[in-house]
Amino acid sequence: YNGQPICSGQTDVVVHLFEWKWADVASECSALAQLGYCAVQVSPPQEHAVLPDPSGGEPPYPWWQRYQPVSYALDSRSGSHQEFVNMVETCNDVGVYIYVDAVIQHMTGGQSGYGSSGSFYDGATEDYPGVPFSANDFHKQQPDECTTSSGDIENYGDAQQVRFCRLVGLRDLRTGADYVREKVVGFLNSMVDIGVAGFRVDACKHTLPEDLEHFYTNMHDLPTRWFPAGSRPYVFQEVIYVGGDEPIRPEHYTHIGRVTEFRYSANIGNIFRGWDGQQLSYLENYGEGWGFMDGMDAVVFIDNHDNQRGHGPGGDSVLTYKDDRLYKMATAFELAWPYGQPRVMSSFAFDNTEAGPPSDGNGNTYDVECFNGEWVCEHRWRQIENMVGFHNAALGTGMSHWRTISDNAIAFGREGRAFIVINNEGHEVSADFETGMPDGEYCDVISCDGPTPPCNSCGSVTVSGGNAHITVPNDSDPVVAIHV
Ligand code: LAG
Repeated sequence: YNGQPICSGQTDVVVHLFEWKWADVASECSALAQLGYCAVQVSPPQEHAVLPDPSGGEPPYPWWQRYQPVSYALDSRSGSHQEFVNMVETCNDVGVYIYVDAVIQHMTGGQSGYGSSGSFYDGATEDYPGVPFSANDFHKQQPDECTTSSGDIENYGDAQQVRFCRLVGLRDLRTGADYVREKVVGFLNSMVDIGVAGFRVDACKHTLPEDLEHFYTNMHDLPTRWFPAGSRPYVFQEVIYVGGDEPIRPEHYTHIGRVTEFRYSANIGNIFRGWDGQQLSYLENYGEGWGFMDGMDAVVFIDNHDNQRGHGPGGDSVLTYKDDRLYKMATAFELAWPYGQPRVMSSFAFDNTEAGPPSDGNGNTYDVECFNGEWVCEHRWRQIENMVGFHNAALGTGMSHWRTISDNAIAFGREGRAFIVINNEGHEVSADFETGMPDGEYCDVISCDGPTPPCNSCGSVTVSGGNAHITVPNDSDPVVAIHV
């Protein structure tokens, strides 16, 4: 395992097109290629529960029904098997790869019904004929497995419970058993063979690293139609940890794949909001200096589909599209700063934290129409999409020319490839900077369409002798960013 994301060209930026249908992802890929995105994280593609009337009284067809697998048929709310194949092929052909959100540690909750591909299932008796899985394929309330009286995880301080009891009632697969392993590996390989290049593995804290390692090492090589012979699928693992003394840590998984760094998301909200005594100048050593995992092991993000709506930890500080000014600033930092592999969130608008994507009354997801008030498409906001170009131009360089202008105004460069100033002071900031950039005129990619002059009615920066005078107004985008 070498930790290198599978990307074509000089980029490593992932965008999560949360709940998009496969046909819409396919149409988006050529634009994503132009903008310099490496890959799309797509929603779970396997057959899932369909919940017109969730037992908790949530709205019909909640987004999280897709985190309840019914079988490994590739037939979901996002589309059919054939539409999935079309998406993977279309995107691979333009060099934008598909990373699948793989839900492999559990099946559904305790209800019964029919899944998105029409398979019957009964969570109460742990019967999933669509796979097939039956009761013997699940962890049991017995001494060597789960010993809580509810059968659920009750105490995250007890690693045995976290691995062998149920996460919020979800039927917990015996991932150490040969038959279960064979089915899970078969599922992953069905996607690798289609051309899926990577996986975001769901809920890894709840599976032993050795079981995950078995899955990863038994995956096929990527198909040579798009990838060099011998290429291995890329894996990043969701292990939620924001601090405290839980026994299971992200570091227990970094030897087999990258890991999501939730401390990055949780802390950056406090920094930009100025909560908890935080300020922008503290970003100078953001990463390992904050006690985060090694940047080569980390996947970083401002928000994800859970913590943007209060699921999982992170709390009120998490920044989302709803705080658009701060969100754009924080995302500019994320894409400018050399720590971790960056992921950009692309959301649907929500008021109710449980509500599913824009859809008709039968839970059929609508086609994406960016900026229509329902599909937010943060990844297409000018200030964010142009920072992908900044990130890629600077890829492989370190941070340089750090400058703390004042507590909440900072600047830094990327060894002559790029330079950025971020102003969260609430008033205009104007100063002379040593940028390290080659002399010339650059367009500010936050306010301009691109980096190359002429910068028509948008910001420009002139570098002379490596120095530049830059003014950052206190407006809706108090950031100036330039790159070669
Ligand atoms: C994850 N990562 O570890 C996903 O990122 C997260 O979105 C998933 O939870 C979780 N693990 C399981 O895959 C989501 C929702 C839960 C939801 C669950 C299953 O955050 O709220 O639970 O998906 O649909 C729901 C109900 C629970 C109920 C459970 C079982 O909210 O109250 O107990 O279903 O019926």
